[in-house]
Amino acid sequence: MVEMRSDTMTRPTPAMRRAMAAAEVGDDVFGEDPTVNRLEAKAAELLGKEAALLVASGTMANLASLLAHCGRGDEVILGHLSHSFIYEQGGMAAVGGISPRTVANREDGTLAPEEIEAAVRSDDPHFPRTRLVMLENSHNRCGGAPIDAAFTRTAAEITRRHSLRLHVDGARLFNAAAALGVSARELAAAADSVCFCLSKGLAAPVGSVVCGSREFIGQARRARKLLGGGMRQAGVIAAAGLVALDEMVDRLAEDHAHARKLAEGLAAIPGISIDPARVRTNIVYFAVTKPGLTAAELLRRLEREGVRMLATGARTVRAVTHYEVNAAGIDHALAMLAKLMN
Ligand code: TLP
Repeated sequence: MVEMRSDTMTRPTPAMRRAMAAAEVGDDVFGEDPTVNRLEAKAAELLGKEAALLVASGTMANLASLLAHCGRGDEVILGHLSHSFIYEQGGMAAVGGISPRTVANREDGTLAPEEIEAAVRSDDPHFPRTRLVMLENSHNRCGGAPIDAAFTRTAAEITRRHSLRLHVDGARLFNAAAALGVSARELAAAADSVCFCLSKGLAAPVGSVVCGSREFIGQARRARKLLGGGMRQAGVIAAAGLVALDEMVDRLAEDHAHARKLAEGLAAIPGISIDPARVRTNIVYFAVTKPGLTAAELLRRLEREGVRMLATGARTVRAVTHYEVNAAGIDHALAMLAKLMN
């Protein structure tokens, strides 16, 4: 099966399994798991922040970060297509009493600086207090677009001017870094906090890491416990995360080349619409334009041919490449789609 519904589907590598089996562990709620401590120190160092915190998922990483930055009644400015706004159950409001204030994402995943600025509330008892601006890098719903460091600095200038904080949902920050040819550290530099996922393109089975100042991570650690995310011998998870950081970062460009190859092939198939130039990382979105054919029906037929993708709308499909998808898999997917669209 060529599994392209998500890079979250990646299974742990043999090296991860070995590291997990051999991991030295302790009680992480007591701060005594040496492997978790090693992963957190390594992540903080990689991202250029003072401290880091291992959490269960990207959703928990964002929520713990929001709870650490904001209090009840505070407001967060974020893109209308951001994962945190659309796909996290409104957790910031449901759990934290934090209201989202959306600004339109541009096609490249960024927000117009003047719109961020205009969304910042003035000091007036009628208004919630703006506390945070949140970016997403790479931007999932904006075609996996990588956001460059210059834009993050622009956003940071605005947050500094208004005494706000800046958080980056970097679930796929290492993909963005590979696509832009810069370090993840450079992309994170202007942000107060950043999180990234170990269990997407980096192929670990579980886990995300939040990075920021020592004080912020202290708050995020409290929030993680509140959310029921204090894990005990989490070293078995962290061990796979360490392998992910050591062995899986440098190969991400391969996934991007496969995504580009897929996009270029799709562009040549009648009944499919895609702009391959927008495919910069490992995420490929395309539209089904053949009259009468829905994305769901196309994908049902495609699955019978050994290829899985995700319907993201009545007529839109997402495919995500990762280390378990090779060039032959891309060729097979293209051949089957060409056959089905014929
Ligand atoms: N995204 C998943 C699905 O939820 C859509 C995927 O398959 O892409 N931030 C971003 C930008 C994400 O794409 C995701 C997951 C998360 C946060 C949440 O991560 P998890 O699934 O670990 O909670």
